[in-house]
Amino acid sequence: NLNNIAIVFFIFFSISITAQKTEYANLLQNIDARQKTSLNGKWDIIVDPLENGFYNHRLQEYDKGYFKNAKMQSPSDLIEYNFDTSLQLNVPGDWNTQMDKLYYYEGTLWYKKDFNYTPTSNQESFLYFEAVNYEAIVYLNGEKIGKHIGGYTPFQFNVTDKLVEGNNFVVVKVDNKRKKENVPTVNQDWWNYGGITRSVHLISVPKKHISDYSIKFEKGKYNTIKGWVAVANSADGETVNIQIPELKESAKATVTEGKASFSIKAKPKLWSPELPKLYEVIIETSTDKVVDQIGFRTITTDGSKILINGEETFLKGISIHEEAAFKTGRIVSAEECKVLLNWAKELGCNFLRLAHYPHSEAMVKEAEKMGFLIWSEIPVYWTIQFENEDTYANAENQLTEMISRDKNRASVVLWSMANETPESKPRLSFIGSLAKKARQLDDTRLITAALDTQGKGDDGNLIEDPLGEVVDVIGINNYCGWYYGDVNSCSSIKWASAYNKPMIMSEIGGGALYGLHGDKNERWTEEYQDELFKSNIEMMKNIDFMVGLSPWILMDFRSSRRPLRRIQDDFNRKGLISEQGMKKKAFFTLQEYYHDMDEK
Ligand code: GCB
Repeated sequence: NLNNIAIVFFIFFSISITAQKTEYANLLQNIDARQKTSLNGKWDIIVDPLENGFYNHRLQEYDKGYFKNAKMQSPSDLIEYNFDTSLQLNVPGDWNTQMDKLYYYEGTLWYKKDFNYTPTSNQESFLYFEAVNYEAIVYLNGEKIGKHIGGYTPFQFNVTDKLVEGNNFVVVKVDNKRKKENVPTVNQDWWNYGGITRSVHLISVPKKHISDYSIKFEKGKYNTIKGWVAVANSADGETVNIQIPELKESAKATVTEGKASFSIKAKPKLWSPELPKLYEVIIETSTDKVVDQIGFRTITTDGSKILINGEETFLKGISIHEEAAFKTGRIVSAEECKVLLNWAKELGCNFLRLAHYPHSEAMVKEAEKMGFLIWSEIPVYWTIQFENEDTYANAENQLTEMISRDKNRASVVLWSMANETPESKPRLSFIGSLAKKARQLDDTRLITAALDTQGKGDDGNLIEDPLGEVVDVIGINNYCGWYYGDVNSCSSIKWASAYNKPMIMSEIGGGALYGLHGDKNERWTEEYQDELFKSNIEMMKNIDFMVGLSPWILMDFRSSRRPLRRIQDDFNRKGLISEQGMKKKAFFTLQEYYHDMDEK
């Protein structure tokens, strides 16, 4: 019937129209350069497994929740919670490693913080959370201001009209219950650290402010820097100045509909792993100024090669989780990032796979200064609900926030859509749509995904996953000697690919307990892990379309899938370094492999 056809057409067109828009997440770019008040430090907390502070006894959301931060007014009052006398936790930080009884906790926990505010005229204020795992409902002075889903990306709320002079309080309901429809889903091989895991800021900007910008080489060019600056609350005609003092270059651009586009003829020194050159870039309007450090480089492919600045480059990498050395738990400072990054340098790496979720902005910026190329990933991990529209919207939102935050980082070269997802049509269209979205937001970086290839092919491992069609670079996770195959036999495995595209061996590896020694056929010994690396390295030397690798993994990390007592004790032991910073034998084997490559 014609009506139905018309409706179908209408739906189809509205979907394709919305899909055309290039919309970044609503995030202030480069918060390091803004005037801000830190809300880090001790926060009062209430552990609330039954969500008693959110629902009444009929399980209806109610208005007398803990977010009211109510106080007794008279001795006869009944209020069954009190933030002022409650326990406290550090922000940033996961709750699991701060309090013994929260080690396995997954559920709701309330955080409260008091802070002072002095209004200034013509200013706007934003509450900015660098990350909260997993769901955050935020209240200011007893009123709900918004909700965010996804544990590893930043979000902000404009609170200009909600702040009062003097004392204010912010309450956050944080819930890290795992759910099938979530991204990641219920099953993950890393610890589900809950809490306000990254920093919180109150950021003040002029009412008319630079909200966002993108500055990079025009695609395919080394002599043109192209970009745009978004100016909030600005009328058309406002001028934006962009300066790169060291290059003695600048441009003026004019705002129309909130955005000013510009292009600068310039030949900057290129950012590369050998010389991670960053230029100071100053962006200025009549009311606002933001300074950033930006590097310029290109990343392209040519058949099965990866080219950085036009030069064929092998990505000598390592995978890392964002977990702190020595103390374990989530990383909370740039210093803790640097511990891992220095180890990666020592290993001889020029490449990092930041698994399996966007790491902190500090990690990306520190890595950029040290010259690491970065693979950045969203937690579309294993068997998420590929047919669920809400799950898709959630994944796309996390992708958008990741790209929005890091689009000016020269270090980031690969956006990864997924890790080890099972082949199916819905999965192909889900990840295909994510890739399309990523390319709309950023057409200058490469798209990848880590594929699960276990035991494919008879006399070799054939890469023919249909997702190979979607990505620019194929990631392969392969555990010869650990999940399949004999540890000594990996060297003879032959690989083939149905795609003429670069391949990165995004994971290989096996577990070893630091200090446990024995025969090379004895699992969990350093010798076994070392043999596995040697045998896999021989295998990889024969793959001519392999252009990089990021073995699993730099350091042992916590995972609730790893209970084996006296060996794992809740740690995935595939690290080349123990969580206490001790290097295992395989560290030196990989180091030698990377070193030998440099010699050639
Ligand atoms: C994988 C996953 C990674 C796991 C690893 C393992 O393939 O991508 O998240 O931690 O294997 O140790 O099993």
